[in-house]
Amino acid sequence: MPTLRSLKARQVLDSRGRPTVEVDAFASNGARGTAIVPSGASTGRHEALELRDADPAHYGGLGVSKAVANIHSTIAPALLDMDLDDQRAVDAALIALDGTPNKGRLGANALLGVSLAVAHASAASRGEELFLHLNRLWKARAKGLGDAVPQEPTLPLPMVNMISGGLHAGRNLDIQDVLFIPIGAESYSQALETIVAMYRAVGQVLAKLGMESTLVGDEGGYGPRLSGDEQALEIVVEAMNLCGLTPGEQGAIALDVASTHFFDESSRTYRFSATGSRPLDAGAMIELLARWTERYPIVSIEDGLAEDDWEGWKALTDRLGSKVQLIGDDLFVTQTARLGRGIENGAGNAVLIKVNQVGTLSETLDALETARRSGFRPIVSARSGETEDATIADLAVGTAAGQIKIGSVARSERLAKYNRLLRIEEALGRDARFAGRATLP
Ligand code: 2PG
Ligand code: MG
Repeated sequence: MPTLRSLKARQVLDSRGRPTVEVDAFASNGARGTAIVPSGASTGRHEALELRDADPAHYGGLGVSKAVANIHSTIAPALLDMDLDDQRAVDAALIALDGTPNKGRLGANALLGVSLAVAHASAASRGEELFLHLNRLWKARAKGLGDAVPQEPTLPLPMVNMISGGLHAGRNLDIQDVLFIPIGAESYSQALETIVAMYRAVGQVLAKLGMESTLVGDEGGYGPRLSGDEQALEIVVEAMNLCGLTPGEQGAIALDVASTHFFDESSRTYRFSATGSRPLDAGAMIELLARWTERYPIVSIEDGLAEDDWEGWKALTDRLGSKVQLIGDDLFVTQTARLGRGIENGAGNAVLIKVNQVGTLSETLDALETARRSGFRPIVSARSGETEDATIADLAVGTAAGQIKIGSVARSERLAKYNRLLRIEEALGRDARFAGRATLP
């Protein structure tokens, strides 16, 4: 049984040049596992706390040296000699050491770095691929959930950022992402090739509109300044036609509205400031989204309403939930208590899974299990601040989540995950399962 011999943590930089936590976990048999923690920009209020130094003399206050120090001084001595294969016990120890509901004492970034590094070290100590190790953890949980819940390693269907707005692209648009889903693809590698063709086609459509010098946002999606959010939808449909993809049959659209970030608390209205339209209440927002789903091949909408608008979410789900995937990101923040409330009240029908919103691998698996038990679809997701760490690719495959959201096919922190999925597909060989369009409503 490999045990934990030591932990070594350090501050490294993410894709926005902001400090983040990297952890090496060393096993008693000499194996090593390494993980780097991601970081969001359009974060939800209920996420676990990312501990930053707030020392203006270093990295504008964004340093993570306190989180790193907490790993060396508090976490490492407590976890020493623990069984690396017992992820649940390791994570329970981390949660108990921190002792706060939002992991604010030691930092969710400290906890998550250790939690994921331990999973890597456990797999490495057996010379096993991480996705297979995670699959074993997943099977132990999914076994009681019935045959409808997928258990075998499965390559996810990607939803891919084509046009970026909101906080990821200087608020050029109000909605945060217009994404493409290659619903006609029959394998992951085929899906990826279609995605790249689409990305180029969107670039061509923008060039035709005189926007050839458009820069890309934090996740590699194009960040054009358009006449309104709807123009972004038209551009993606036009790109599908340019690629010879029939909208609705071979290609579909997903939105991350990220509406929490243009919701005005005091008036309880959504303010489309980039495109200057009048403020909308929840009812009018639902009508707008319903109209868009009628006009465009939209199959999935994330954060269509704000993070605490439970009533609005229920109305949205009553209205669109039978045909559209309605994903809670800021709403559920990968936490079973919030997800359970959504399940009970009929708010949403799918959940975004982001490891750093909750702070340990075991709690991430809790959210996946809770979702699957109630027929909510899980979508494993990257953050807008990412690194070369590709753990989420293995997580999506190992838990047969069905869908993944990584960002666009530009910028290496995104491609690290897409490429990892290619390698996993190769490792699985001819029997590689691919979730495909069946994973969508
Ligand atoms: C989101 C994510 C990823 P961020 O809103 O879904 O796109 O963004 O990491 O900034 O929260
Ligand atoms: Mg989101």
